[in-house]
Amino acid sequence: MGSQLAALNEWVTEVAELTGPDAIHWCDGSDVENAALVAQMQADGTLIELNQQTHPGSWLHRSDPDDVARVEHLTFVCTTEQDDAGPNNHWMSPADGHAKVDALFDGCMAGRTMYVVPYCMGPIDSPLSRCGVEITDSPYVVANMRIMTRMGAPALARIEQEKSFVKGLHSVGELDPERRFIMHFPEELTIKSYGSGYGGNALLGKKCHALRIASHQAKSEGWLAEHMLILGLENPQGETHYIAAAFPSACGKTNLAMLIPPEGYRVDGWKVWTVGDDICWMRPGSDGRLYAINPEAGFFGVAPGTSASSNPNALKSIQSNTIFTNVGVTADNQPWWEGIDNGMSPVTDWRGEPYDASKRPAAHPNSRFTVSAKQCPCYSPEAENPAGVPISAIVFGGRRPSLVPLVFEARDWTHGVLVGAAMGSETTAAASGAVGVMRRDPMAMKPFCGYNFADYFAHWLSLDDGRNKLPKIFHVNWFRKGEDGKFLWPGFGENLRVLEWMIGRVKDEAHAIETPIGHLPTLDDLNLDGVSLSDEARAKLFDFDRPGWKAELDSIGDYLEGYGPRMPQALKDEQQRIVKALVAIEPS
Ligand code: OXD
Ligand code: MN
Repeated sequence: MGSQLAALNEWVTEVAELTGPDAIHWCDGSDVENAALVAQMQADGTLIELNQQTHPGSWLHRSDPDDVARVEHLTFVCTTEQDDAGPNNHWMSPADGHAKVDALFDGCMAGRTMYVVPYCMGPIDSPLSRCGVEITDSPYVVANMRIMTRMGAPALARIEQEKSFVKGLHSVGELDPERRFIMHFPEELTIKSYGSGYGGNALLGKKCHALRIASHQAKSEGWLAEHMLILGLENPQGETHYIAAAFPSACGKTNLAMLIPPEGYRVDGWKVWTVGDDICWMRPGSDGRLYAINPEAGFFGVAPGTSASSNPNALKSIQSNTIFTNVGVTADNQPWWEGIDNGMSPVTDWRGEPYDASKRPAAHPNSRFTVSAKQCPCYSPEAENPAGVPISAIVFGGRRPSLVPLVFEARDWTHGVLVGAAMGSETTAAASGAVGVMRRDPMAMKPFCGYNFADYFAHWLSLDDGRNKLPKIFHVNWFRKGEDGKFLWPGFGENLRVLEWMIGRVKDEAHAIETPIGHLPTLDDLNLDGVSLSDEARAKLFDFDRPGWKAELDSIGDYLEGYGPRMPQALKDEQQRIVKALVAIEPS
């Protein structure tokens, strides 16, 4: 027996002693196992059968109404030194963290089955992939992990060969928000999550492992674990460039990753291939370029707003073999959500009550679909390549109703890291709490970085070692609003125009105007043929508002200072360089 199997068996025994389950089931990931779990969940009401003619193999899960999103205020990073977790994380000492949560786990699986779920994040045969084991008492979690990760026997076989694996312990507990914690122990490669069945809190391979624990591991091993989609942009010459893009939760990563080019572009032969829609692990290859894999095997996407016009590829992907969570249903039992725009209407809302628009939306704003990436019509064949895909451009973006133009390019890597560090966005329904509040969300990692942001930015800067051939960095803002409060940019497929300009820049073919905030596209080089834009849109999407940016840079300076002496001087110098450039062009 390999040493990791011995360690795994020992841990399973320990957990069983603590939690006291009635039975232990080791998951092999097979169809037979899944069918039995689904039948059991159908019998006890955890899963509700949807219309099997229109949506074969698809199910609805209604969660506890108090358990519908990530809970950032209950999410902790437990490092020996508080400063290692940083001001960006809630912190507890490892001893306190274990004690707090172990008290909850004590005896919590009595009367339940404990599932042992071995999984691999990334293609089974990729050196970039990493394994973990989630122990859970939720069959719904098992069914979702089977879609979202490479789960079961092949992962167990890989764990046998590995030096380490991430240990994740999960129980839905009583689903009591007062008895809920999502604890991370990066130094021990351990996660303990209690009291929630919601994806981001309970599918431990996703945010807990692939971002919080992996970001910590990545720092010590010289790679990056990021909250980014990965797409391949194929031009009419058949050349594909890969782009990784970080946007906060529920800001359109899935839509961009599955983009359908506008008509004219399609006719010319442009295509977008999806490698991933949420998480990207990348590492410098022997040629110095960054190579990326999507550690996930499925999509846990936001349902509302997904339609045949906004994201036809997602809609096709979820026509079968999909678990829907917290959506509404139609009279003939089809899943329904706000913005599906399919001519149908809901009769039952996400809480299982008769739909009443004055009471609540049919689908929860953070309702989700879980589906295998293999069902996506534009899933990239390269997504399974163990070597990963070479990244040509990194994109940062958030919801910025004012100030921030449609797109700009960072002048170099250090500037790009500052642009990522300064990212701001309005909050969304993906996390509990107020929606639409502006906050800094560096690199879309605010809820997910498993260590001090100051050290994280230093790690990003360290990749620029003079040998690596790093991607260009851009910032986009699809969410700029006009005086009437409406979006100025049409978004969705039209975003391809911006991606085309970026690749033009990468290939040194497209032009830009240098400004203190970065390089803005020349309107000759960004193809706007066929897009109707108001004069206000043309002015604001490509503008550079000097006083507004001076205030923004001052606020960025204050933000960096908030991290104290650990903040890399190079980033503070970069902020100062831009402030000086802004002041230099101040009209006297
Ligand atoms: C997600 C999130 O579920 O970011 O991807 O919340
Ligand atoms: Mn996400």
